[in-house]
Amino acid sequence: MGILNVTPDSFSDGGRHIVVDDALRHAERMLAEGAAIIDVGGESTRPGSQSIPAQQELDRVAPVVERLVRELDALVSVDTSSPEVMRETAALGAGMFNDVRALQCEGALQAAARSGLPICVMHMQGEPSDMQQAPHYAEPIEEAVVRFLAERIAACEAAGIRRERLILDPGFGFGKTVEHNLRLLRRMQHLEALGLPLLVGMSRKSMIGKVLERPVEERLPGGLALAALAVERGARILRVHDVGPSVDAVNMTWAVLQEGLEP
Ligand code: 9MG
Repeated sequence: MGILNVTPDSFSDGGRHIVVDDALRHAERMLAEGAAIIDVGGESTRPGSQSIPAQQELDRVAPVVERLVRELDALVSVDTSSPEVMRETAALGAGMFNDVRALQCEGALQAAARSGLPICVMHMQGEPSDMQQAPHYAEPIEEAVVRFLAERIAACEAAGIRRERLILDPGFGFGKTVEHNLRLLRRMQHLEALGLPLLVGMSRKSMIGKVLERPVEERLPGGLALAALAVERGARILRVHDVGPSVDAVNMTWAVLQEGLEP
């Protein structure tokens, strides 16, 4: 899954106008490098960021989603928590939703249910604006994540979303210290008990920066190591910035894992 952030700090003309052509070229490159899904997001969920009105988010993502579907025939995931954005982008041909708030916003469960699309539900403690202010858990992190995701699966099923439409994400970096993130990755097999595909996003995240003391533009080697470990521990979709190197890392890891299954 290639990341396509359409926020003013990514593809803008220097003002507040998103340059759709630039975003499309970037998506095209990620597809050529082997991405199967393009994840389009119009609201930053970085630590400390504030949420934005649904209309502003829609103004950013809708033109990009529409052209990705029409011109590149891409499988487009929309990174959103907003029911309005879900409804509108589903009508434009989006193929799945990626909700870091796990369909907890008012109306999101119903909008997702009505769309009939697959949905990634992620664990997050708190909100992006405050989630990294001294994160703390009363139980081991992997147990907290499994319990939360099991509750969200039940809420989805109660709203008419069949289990088979769900993808789960432990939410690395979302209300977690570096120690929580490392422990969660090491013990990610615990999530396999939920019996659904796992998606993970660790690309360029601060856990790499903190362990290796690298700025964001020097985190690729650390990210590839994490990608390989995640695949080995059951991840089936990786949300990444650097698609080409990640595809190689995944294919290499997979070749070793498959060899291990041969008689
Ligand atoms: C939007 N976004 C940023 N980081 C993410 C992650 O780790 N997982 C998912 N599903 N979405 C993310």
